[in-house]
Amino acid sequence: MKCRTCGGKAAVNMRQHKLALCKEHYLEWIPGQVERFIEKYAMFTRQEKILVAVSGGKDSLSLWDILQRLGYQADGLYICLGIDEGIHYSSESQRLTEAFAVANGLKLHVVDIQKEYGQTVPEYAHRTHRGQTKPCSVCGLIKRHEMNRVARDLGYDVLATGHNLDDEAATLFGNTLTWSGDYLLRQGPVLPGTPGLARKVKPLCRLYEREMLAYALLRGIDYIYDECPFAEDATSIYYKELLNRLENDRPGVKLSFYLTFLEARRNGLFADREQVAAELHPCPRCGQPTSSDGLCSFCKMTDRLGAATTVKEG
Ligand code: Q46
Ligand code: ZN
Ligand code: ZN
Repeated sequence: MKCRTCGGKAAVNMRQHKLALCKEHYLEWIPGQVERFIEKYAMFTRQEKILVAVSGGKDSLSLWDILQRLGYQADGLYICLGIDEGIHYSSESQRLTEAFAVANGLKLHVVDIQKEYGQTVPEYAHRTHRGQTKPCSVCGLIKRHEMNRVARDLGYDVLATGHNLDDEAATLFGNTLTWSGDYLLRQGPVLPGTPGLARKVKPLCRLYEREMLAYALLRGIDYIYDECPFAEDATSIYYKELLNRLENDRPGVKLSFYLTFLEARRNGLFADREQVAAELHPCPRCGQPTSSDGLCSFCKMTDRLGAATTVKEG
């Protein structure tokens, strides 16, 4: 297989795009694609301050790498969840993230959940009903809250995450199976900001997981190979496998599933729900927008835990 650009030996063959490229041209092609998506979806400009949520994994570190190569003002945010599970997952991913920041001269903010709130994410999960089986729902809630908080407190315009096409297609598949209108309405490359809440963007949302893997490997990015130990049997992994089987038979189907959804929404598929989504108000305690009456879910959770502590200690 030959590189379409120079005719040299191809390093990556993308059946879904009928395109093969050598290492050098692949490492140019990916940032070029990302730049195209940033502009197409009006994600951000070079004048805006971007906060990249980095986990130490291949996608978020590659995103950070690409944004700095493209000349955007992108700082990193690492949230230490306190997940160990015998593989030192959090400490190892933090080490790799910090090493990447130092090697590239980038600014990294670190939030340690245990230091900030007195307990790790698994401990939080253990003490709430949400975490009876797995800590993921508690973890997601805490991560979202902390990303929003840091972006707001430090004056970032945009919060960028490393979700790739496989992540987005799996989420879309799950939300479609249950026709979760509110989630479908909010899924997309850009979630506009509201007062006190930074815009959220996913610059890698049209790039396949294996394209990002190839980028990280060819670029020589040192990322954490292990998945979070709690991710192993997640439903989303099952959906990803199903979608990969489809993709294997029909290259490009994953991308078209996602893109036709975006197009349908642009054409008004969820138009009558836009009003519902607009009805958010600031949480009286932390100020982040919420659709629930009174406190947001994060503050409700910390309240419940506070009450549980008092009962236990009393
Ligand atoms: S980090 Fe947290 Fe994920 Fe681990 S505990 Fe679940 S949600 S799987 S992206
Ligand atoms: Zn080439
Ligand atoms: Zn709140």
